[in-house]
Amino acid sequence: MRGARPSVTGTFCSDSKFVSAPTSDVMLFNRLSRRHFAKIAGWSALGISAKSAVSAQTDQVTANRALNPNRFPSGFLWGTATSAYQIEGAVNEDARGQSIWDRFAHTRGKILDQSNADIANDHYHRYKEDVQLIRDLGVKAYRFSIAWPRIFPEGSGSANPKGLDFYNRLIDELLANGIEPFATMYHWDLPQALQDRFGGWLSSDTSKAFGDYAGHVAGRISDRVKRIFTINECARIVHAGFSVGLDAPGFQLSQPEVNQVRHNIALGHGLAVQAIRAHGRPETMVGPAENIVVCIPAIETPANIRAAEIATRELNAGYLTVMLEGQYTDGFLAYAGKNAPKFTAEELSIIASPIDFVGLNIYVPNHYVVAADNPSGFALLPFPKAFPQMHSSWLRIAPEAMYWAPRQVAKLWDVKSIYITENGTSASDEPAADGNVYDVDRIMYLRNYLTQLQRAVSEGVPVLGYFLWSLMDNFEWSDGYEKRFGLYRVDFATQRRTPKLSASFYREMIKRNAVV
Ligand code: PNW
Repeated sequence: MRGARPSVTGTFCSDSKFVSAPTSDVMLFNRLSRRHFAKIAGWSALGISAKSAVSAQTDQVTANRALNPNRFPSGFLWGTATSAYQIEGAVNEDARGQSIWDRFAHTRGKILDQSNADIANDHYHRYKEDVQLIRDLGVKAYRFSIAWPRIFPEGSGSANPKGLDFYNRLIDELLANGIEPFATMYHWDLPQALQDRFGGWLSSDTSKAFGDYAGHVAGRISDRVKRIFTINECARIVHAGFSVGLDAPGFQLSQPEVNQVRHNIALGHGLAVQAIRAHGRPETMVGPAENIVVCIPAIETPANIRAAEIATRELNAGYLTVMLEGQYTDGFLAYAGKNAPKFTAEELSIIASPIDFVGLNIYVPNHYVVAADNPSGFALLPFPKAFPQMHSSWLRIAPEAMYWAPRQVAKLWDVKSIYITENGTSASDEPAADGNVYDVDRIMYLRNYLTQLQRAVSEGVPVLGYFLWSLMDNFEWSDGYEKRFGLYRVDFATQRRTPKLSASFYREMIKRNAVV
């Protein structure tokens, strides 16, 4: 029963106690000393030049807005995204090793419909057909992930050349069709061998192995792949994989262990950034793809806007904040107390290795925020029962998340290049009598989020591109095949792909470079 499962909403930043229950969060921040938050409050003024890049660009774009009120800038990159385990299948082919998701999906009771991704979309064999589907959308970019166990079946040691052969074929096919490949190095399919050998992300040996793997791959694809993401959604991995156990490896660890896992994953990101720079072509660009904890000002007053920025920085302390500042916030360390992760100054500087862009996966509002007269300066409001949601229980609808998240990231850390690396929704997708899927619910969701993205871009927030999740229906992790996110419907019995109405919506939007 879906309803009986732990929720995956709103608790990604860190353990559930830290961010899930609004009232206890407020109490938590009330308990922290004023000194901790004095620093936070002054931080952005210290860290960002008086006239930020965002406000400078705002001036410029305000002028353009009169000419093109509703358009995206020319050159804005439209794309779509998938991940290896969710679509490839062929899990036993060409010497691929086992991943923690193979093991997890084959464990009874872990996947809602008792399915697995042994075959999934059979993309490993049908990739040429799928590249045509991408092309038919009119997108210019495709974000896919590389399966670590195809490259290093044992996680480290000797590479399996056949693994890379597949990605070379895919990359060449994309380029031949005028589509720019964006590769993600880790989208959750850890080699099972590393789980068995070191306890996976519980050990920094896995962080090191990840760096080695990422460097190996970058050395071989960066002649053609110019933009690389390190890890997809550190926050989701930590929370769902190690705290509530809803994702592989399915653990419910103690707080010190969860904090250590989070640190090791951030370290893996930093080591991968360094290895990609060391082994890739000099022009290779790299960054994370993070499902940031999205904090929205409940009403757009200057005080709430500032409070939401503070909340964003604090509630992403173990992820984007440490990656971009090279330190854990005082609030995070005070809260973690004796459960804090063990780390060295050198590790923090590795985690904060300079990146070229920030990728943001935006689906939901995590919190509505108001300014508060407490040491933290903010309070998180509870979600009312009737708050609207899409077809997954976690997928609350707040189009303005797409405006505030990139705006805050640009402002808090002076980030100059942002990609929306995922956005999309599940929908019920029942075919009509004529066999077509008229998914006006998905179109409603996309239209509203994209309108907010256009608002951000028109104000000068430096978002350079958008990847719609997902190209086609696929294995939706612990929801199996029951939740469909694709622009193309997939009949998993026949592997037939059929465009939904939302595919036409997206094509039309791209053609006009405007929300339609
Ligand atoms: C992402 N939330 O996960 C993943 O990167 C994809 O692999 C996945 O298929 C897609 O979103 C849809 O689920 C998320 O609760 C899952 O906010 C849940 C959340 C965010 C991202």
